Amino acid sequence: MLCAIANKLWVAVSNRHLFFGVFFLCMSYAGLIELIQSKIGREASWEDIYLDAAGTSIACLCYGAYYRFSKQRYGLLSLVILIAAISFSKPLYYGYASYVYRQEFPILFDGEKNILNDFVGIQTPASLSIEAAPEQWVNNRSQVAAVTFASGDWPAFELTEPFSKWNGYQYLTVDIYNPHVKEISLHLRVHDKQHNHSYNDRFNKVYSLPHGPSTLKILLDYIKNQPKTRKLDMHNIDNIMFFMSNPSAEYIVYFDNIQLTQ
Ligand SMILES: [Ca+2]
Repeated sequence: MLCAIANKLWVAVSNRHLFFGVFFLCMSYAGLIELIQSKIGREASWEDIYLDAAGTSIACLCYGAYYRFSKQRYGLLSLVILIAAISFSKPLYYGYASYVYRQEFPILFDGEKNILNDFVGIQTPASLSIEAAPEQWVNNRSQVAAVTFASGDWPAFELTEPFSKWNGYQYLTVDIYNPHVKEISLHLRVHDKQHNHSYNDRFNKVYSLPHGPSTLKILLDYIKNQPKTRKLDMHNIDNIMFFMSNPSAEYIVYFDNIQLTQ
């Protein structure tokens, strides 16, 4: 009996060393991959490091639980369940948000459902707030995107993961409200998933927006035919971006009802 307990303790201590050894080795490998990614044009991500740590911990804890006494085993397995639940909560949330987003299509943004507002974002030096339309926008009493384009190189408002299959529609329409007395110039760019990041490989257009409300109604065929050497793949649209080119002052612009129409 005593021999059996001593043997289990020895295994437990040995496995603790093994646990930390394997964890250290896996995390060194994960860190190295992130470091290499940051040098070859991809972005290093703390979230990837966290997920690597969570996966490694789950594997090691499951292995450790196999060698523990029953009470310790339940503790380790509880820890496994907790780490897995935390790790999967975000992907599950975004999976559900993507499902809701698909149901809303051909609306790409209207500000009305909080779960869908993660599909819009900014590039600094812009800032974004989802809020009630301003009083002056008399025909709009709904939620809109209030985007502040601060002075700087390319402040932008973007739809980072729009529903990609645009076939079967004729127009991209966008409601915009310019509260400033002066006309503003707003750039729009649209690219697909095979975009090579060059200017001539995407849709680019500058729109002059007078004070008050405007609706952009852009023929999708016009967007499709804009790249110089090919046609945009309308089954695989990847990004829609509104931006200002080096604004000298700060401008707030309101966006709503970004959608495809017939
Ligand atoms: Ca709205």
